[in-house]
Amino acid sequence: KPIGILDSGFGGLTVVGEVLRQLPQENILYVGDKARCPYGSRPPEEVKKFLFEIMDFLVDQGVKMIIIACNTATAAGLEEARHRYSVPVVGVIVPGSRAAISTTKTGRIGVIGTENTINSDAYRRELHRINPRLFVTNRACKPFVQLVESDLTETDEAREIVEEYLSSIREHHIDTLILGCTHYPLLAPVIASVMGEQVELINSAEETAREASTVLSVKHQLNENNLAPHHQFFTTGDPENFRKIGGRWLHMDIDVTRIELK
Ligand code: DGN
Repeated sequence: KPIGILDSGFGGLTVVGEVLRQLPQENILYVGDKARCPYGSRPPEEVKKFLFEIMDFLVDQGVKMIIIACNTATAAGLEEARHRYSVPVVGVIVPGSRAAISTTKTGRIGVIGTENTINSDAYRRELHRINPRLFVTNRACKPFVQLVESDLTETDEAREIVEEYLSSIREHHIDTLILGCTHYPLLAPVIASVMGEQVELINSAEETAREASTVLSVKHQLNENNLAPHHQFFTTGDPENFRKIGGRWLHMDIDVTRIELK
């Protein structure tokens, strides 16, 4: 059975990349809801509705686990999703927080994400649940997702926007910055150069894939057959565009099918 992974667009491919690396035997079904991307400023109830539509689709396809590879959707609906579906559901916020805590030396952490993720305060709550003494500063970086979706990550415009949005974070002398949106690792070279080398960037993908692996091994559901794995990608947007840009981010050829959701 495959693992289902979802996002509003290309962002969740950063998690797919880590799952491919850590769990190379697993089959993946990915949904990128490009027709309704971005999710970041929509009412959380609406994001939750989209999330459940995608999860219903994945469950109908027979997945054994779902990774919500989108911070905005994790913040909006992870808890409810766990009650609603019988397959295990993994989000990205707890793994990202854990990775940041194991990285920081000064206890000063920054979080960037979409408006919804930052407004939900989910990262700060999780970080403070683990260690109430941490200093946490955050900032919503609304235009970043669009830079990725429009394939503008290597432009001067991207650099200017990233500089503008990170300037307030830089004043706080953090040593760790959580990329609290799965699209942001695709902007990591620009973000790293703006933040400087004393700041470690945390990409929750690695820790999320590790959590997925732990859950599957506890449930004795790791794929142990030796057939070559098969991955399928679905999008509500233009499949050709997804195949081209998504395949480039994953460094592989991908099959993409268009789906309608509601
Ligand atoms: N990639 C998603 C996230 O991690 O929050 C959100 C992108 C979006 O749709 N705004």
